[in-house]
Amino acid sequence: AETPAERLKDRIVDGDRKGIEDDLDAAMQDMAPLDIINTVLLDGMKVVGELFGSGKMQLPFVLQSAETMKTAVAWLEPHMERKEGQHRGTMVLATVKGDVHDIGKNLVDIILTNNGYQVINLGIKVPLADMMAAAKEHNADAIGMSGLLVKSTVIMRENLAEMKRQGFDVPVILGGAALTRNYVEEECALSYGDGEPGRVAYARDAFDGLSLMDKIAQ
Ligand code: B1M
Repeated sequence: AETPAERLKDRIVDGDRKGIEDDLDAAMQDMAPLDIINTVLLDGMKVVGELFGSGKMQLPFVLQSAETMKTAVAWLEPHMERKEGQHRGTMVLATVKGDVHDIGKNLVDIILTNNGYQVINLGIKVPLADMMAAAKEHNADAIGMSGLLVKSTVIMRENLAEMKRQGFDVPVILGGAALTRNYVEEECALSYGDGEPGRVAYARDAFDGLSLMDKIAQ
């Protein structure tokens, strides 16, 4: 018989969310909610990405998988461990202009929020001006930009150049599947803060984003 974890992975791949709560509850018997997301559910999304990338899966089915992922995360979230305590800092978080992918961004939101940060989540396809306005309004410690398309990596670099041009030097954390550490540190950092270390940082995953916030806001 299949384990709940195996069933959950299949559900993500198949976009099958009807009754998924039962499998999630069963999986939580021996796994922490975050581990379910990071291993089981993200494994499923990886398969979806491969199938889609190789033309074996059509977009509407990818959307069903994404919706299943969101349903699962929403069910798990109230069960996650929350660090109570003082307000540790604020991040303005957004998926960049032209990009609709938001599962990773929303994971960053959950993980930061559960660790005592205030997150101003501006959503998807967010123009730079909106991020800068929100950062000013909320006196943010950092701006987090997410984007999964190769096109988005160019937008991020342009955003940083524009921030520099306007003399706006809030630290920036960049994340998303199309980025590489090298691109962020070599191409993006130079367009912001004169390549000053730490002003622009690459986050490989949501936990990396948290540890960067811990450094910035300490
Ligand atoms: Co799209 N898509 N998609 N898609 N999609 C990708 C990204 C793609 C790689 C698939 C592929 O071809 N294999 C490809 C991009 C190719 C490229 O640019 N080189 C692609 C494409 C082409 C497209 C469309 C253009 C397809 C079309 O219309 N023809 C279109 C784009 C629309 C647009 O944006 N304008 C499109 C649409 C969609 C859906 C709407 C169907 C859906 C998104 C639904 C949603 O998000 N609400 C979707 C999905 C689901 C994917 C894949 C399959 C999965 C993405 C995902 O959610 N992964 C994806 C394949 C892939 O990524 N390999 C793909 C799970 C998520 C948790 O990972 O967001 O990477 P990720 O987050 C990670 C880290 O990157 C990091 O932390 C997370 C892990 O902890 N992270 C951060 C992310 N942001 C961070 C920010 C931080 C810190 C860490 O601090 C600020």
